[in-house]
Amino acid sequence: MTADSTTPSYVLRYFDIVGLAETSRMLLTAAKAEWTEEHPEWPQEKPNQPFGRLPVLVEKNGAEDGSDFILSESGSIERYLARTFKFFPTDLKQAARQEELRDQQADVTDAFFSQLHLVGEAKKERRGEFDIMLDKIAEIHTTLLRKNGDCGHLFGEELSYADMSVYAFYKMFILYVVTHDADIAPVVKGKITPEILNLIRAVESDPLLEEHVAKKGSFMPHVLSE
Ligand SMILES: N[C@@H](CCC(=O)N[C@@H](CS)C(=O)NCC(=O)O)C(=O)O
Repeated sequence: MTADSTTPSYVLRYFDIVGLAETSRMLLTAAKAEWTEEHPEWPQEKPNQPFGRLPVLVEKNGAEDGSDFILSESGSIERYLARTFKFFPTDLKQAARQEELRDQQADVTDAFFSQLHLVGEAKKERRGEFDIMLDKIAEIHTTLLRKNGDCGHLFGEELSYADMSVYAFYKMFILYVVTHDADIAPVVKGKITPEILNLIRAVESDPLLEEHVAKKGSFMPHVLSE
């Protein structure tokens, strides 16, 4: 999207980590939107967020009355941006497939965090559930990629919302979740099949995301490191 006086501009509020805002960062960059990132002081800024949590997207003057359009919830923000910038198929069923994948990934992430502070048998049980979910999602990613000709895209031949969301999912585990549990990185790396690696490569080499990789660094060396 080329900026002019009618083009909306955005502020994405989140912590300076690879976490729940990574896909939105990628969408905004790939769309060539006018946007900036804000890292609010925490917890001082907590009461100023609609639901007290981040990420929050602010679309300047985007509301019907001309005030800012302010949106919480990482999934809602992603979908809003993906639809706005046409990274979603117009076909409702095809779009639903991409949403399904994203929401399943969120469940896997939640399953990881739900076992993190448990101990003993309870932890073992929940951790086992997470391991099964992680295996399953990596298998599904791999199958979809194979079905699509192993071109590095999950659906079709171009960069999609789902591609960015899957890339961000693995990146979050290997670069951020690892700060909560050092042992998780090798586990997740072990699930990255050649097909998933190809997706990571395709996403990073897409010209639309050149700026994102230049700003945030390549994820590839972290995936390939022992
Ligand atoms: N369901 C929400 C979860 C948001 C969330 O958990 N945000 C965390 C950061 S990843 C947060 O704001 N933590 C600070 C706090 O709760 O005070 C989403 O997907 O956006």
